[in-house]
Amino acid sequence: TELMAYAAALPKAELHLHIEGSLEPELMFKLAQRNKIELPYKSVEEIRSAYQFSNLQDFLDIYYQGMSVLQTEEDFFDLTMAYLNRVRADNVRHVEIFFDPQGHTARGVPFGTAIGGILTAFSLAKIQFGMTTKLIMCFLRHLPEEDAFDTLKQAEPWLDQISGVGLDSSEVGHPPSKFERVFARAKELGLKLVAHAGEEGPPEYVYEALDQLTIDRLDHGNRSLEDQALIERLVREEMTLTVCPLSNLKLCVVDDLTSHPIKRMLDLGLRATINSDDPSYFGGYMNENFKGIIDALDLSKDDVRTLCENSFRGSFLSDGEKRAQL
Ligand code: ES4
Ligand code: ZN
Repeated sequence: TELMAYAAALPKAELHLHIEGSLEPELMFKLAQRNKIELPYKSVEEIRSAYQFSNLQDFLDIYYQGMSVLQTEEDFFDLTMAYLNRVRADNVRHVEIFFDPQGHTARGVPFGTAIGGILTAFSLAKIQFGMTTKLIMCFLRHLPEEDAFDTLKQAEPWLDQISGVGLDSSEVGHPPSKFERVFARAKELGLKLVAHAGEEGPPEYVYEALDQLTIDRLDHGNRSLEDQALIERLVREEMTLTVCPLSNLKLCVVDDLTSHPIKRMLDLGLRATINSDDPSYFGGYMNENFKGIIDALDLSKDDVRTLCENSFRGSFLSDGEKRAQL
């Protein structure tokens, strides 16, 4: 459609992307062979057909198993380059990438191996594609806060190359309040703060992320719509929400894309953005997420432009860098 062509061509920033969730079955298979790692799959097709889940936990089990092929700095470099090269075609000009250091250090892969490969890819993408990048280190919320403190300690040599910390993994039963102290420490260190909240968890978790973690940006936030006072607060505070339509569909946060709340969010005045979350697992990168909502919802040209503008507005670029993109 004409609207989709318009969306595809607009410059965008991606603000919610787990780099480990961009691992395509082809690369997973290649890295398993390169590193002599046994996968429970005999072919690329078998990997793809194993991607069946209907909630966050079932997905996470497959996601953590998939990342076991990532062993060397070169693996993390190849993974990151493949993602950046892919979204260049979607006119993504700036990315703020999440990584899960504990998903690697728990397997004996050093923190420096993971971050080293990612940062080398960032440097090359700046030179080759003119893309700007930022890195956000996520704490796994199903693990104790003490483990998050350990991870923050391991990050110390790289703090000048880490823009912020986030909170991901199994939401229900692991409220933001569990990480209040480690987020306060990250804030003291000058890091930006984001957290997944209100994906499967209740509006109360969004309040905790705002009040106890003092987040700068809200990842997902879908269930905020259940609470009118919370909606009004998010609008008033100009909070950016990083919404992930195809992820919401695959994890059954929505029944189908025609009932996706992104249009309602925009009409309410919420600063929503479009993101791919784990594109290899959820069936599409940035522009495929736009295609999904454009085909399903009655979005206007203004809506599409607002979504793209919100992505730069809500980014951690400086005001000058934002102005250059908007
Ligand atoms: C995630 Cl969709 C989602 N939610 C929570 N944690 C995650 N880690 C990777 N993808
Ligand atoms: Zn996510």
